[in-house]
Amino acid sequence: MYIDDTIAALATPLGEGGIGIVRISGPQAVDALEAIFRPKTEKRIRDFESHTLYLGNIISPRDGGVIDEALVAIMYAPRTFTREDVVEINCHGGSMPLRKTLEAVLAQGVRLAQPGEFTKRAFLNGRIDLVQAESILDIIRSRTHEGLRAAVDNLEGSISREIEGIRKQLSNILALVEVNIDFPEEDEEAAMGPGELEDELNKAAHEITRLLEGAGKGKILRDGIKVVIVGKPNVGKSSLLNTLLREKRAIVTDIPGTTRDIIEENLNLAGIPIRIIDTAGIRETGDEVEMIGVERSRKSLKNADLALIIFDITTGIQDEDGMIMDLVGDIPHLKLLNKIDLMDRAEELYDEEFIPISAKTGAGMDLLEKNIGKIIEMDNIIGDQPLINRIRHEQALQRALESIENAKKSSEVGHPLDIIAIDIKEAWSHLGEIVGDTVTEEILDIIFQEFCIGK
Ligand SMILES: Nc1nc2c(ncn2[C@@H]2O[C@H](COP(=O)(O)OP(=O)(O)OP(=O)(O)O)[C@@H](O)[C@H]2O)c(=O)[nH]1
Ligand SMILES: [Mg+2]
Repeated sequence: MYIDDTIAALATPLGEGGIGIVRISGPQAVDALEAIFRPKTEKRIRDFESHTLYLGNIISPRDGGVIDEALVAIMYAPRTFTREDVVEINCHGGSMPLRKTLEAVLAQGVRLAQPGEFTKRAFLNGRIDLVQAESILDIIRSRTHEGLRAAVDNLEGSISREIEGIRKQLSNILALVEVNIDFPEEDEEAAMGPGELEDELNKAAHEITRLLEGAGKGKILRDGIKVVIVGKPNVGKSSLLNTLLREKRAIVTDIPGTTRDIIEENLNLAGIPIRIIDTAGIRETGDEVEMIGVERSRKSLKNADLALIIFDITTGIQDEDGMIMDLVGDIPHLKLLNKIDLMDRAEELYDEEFIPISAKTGAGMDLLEKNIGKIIEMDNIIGDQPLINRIRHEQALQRALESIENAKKSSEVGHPLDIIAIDIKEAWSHLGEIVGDTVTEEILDIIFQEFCIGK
């Protein structure tokens, strides 16, 4: 695909900031700059060193007035993000100078970029593959240290290398199969030994399965999980939320029924991005507002990945607690026994089923964190295996695996080699969808729409 138009967009958010950047990419990028920039040096714009900042004024094409003082850099292709000529204009970070500068650029026959279009060009021009393009989005959106690390690994090509490795394996198998189609029995060297094809296919299938095993973890690192705190009134749900957030987010009182609405916050526990939800204490109540709150608690429990059920050590387990346990049902959960700071020999009062905590003093938070990691099987995310973190990748891997299984079946029942070759080719091209080698324009559009404008 040959791209001949030039695009521009704000590369930084529109709002107040130290600087704001207008980015231009394409064959007319330098022309556009020439039309609107008056450098403060003697040097002509055409003679600017590549990848070097120059100071000057942005001039309004409408009235010749100065829009802003700016630092600009020309980055000549191909050593740029898009592999095209790129111009970056560093304005003062305010919405007026940025808008006006962008307007001035767009008046030069430059088109406003679509979401993700710079990254899309980087992909179309072969600078990055599709997994790397997607990982850029993951880097921008990452919420934990581990999530960022996994995304950076992908940008560096860790998944791409694995995928290309398996594709290489498949094309070797294909070459072997094809030699045998063309010269059956003639060529001693080329002939496959008994079971050799199955062995090779098994190896490829094994690699794919290994990648699929990490998919759950990868998705959790990227998307996080939903954790709901439940319990009867006054057990310390809001106190736990506040302690985990290290701020007084929710109102805490000794009046049962304090929290009426659900409260949602983001937090990072053991490297996992967590959406944590404090709920209204669940009990039978005649109070209309509280009733609605209790209903919301039940609802938010329904799509929770994990429930933290709090019990109060000072009251012991009561009927209401049993009701809440029933509500939680088979949602993965942890039972926390709160307010242990109030009891002298607290440890004698609970068994291993419970995690003893004090939402007030913060006791037991380490243990809680460890157990959360364990229950969602994220306690050993530190591995050198690249983590598949998108459904798109997972589905393509699954389809590739199916095709390999089909090839194996065909081989077992003695189908001709050219039939088997079709399945192997299919597996190869499903893997190609992941890195973007065999991907449709439609899928590309969907992927890049997720990006913001200017990226
Ligand atoms: N000593 C002690 N008091 C606690 C602890 N956790 C909570 N409390 C107290 O228990 C009372 C209720 O705490 P909340 O956090 O409001 O309880 P809740 O479960 O959110 O209550 P509702 O919103 O009414 O359902 C408050 O007075 C808290 O200070 C704890 O670990 N130790
Ligand atoms: Mg509360």
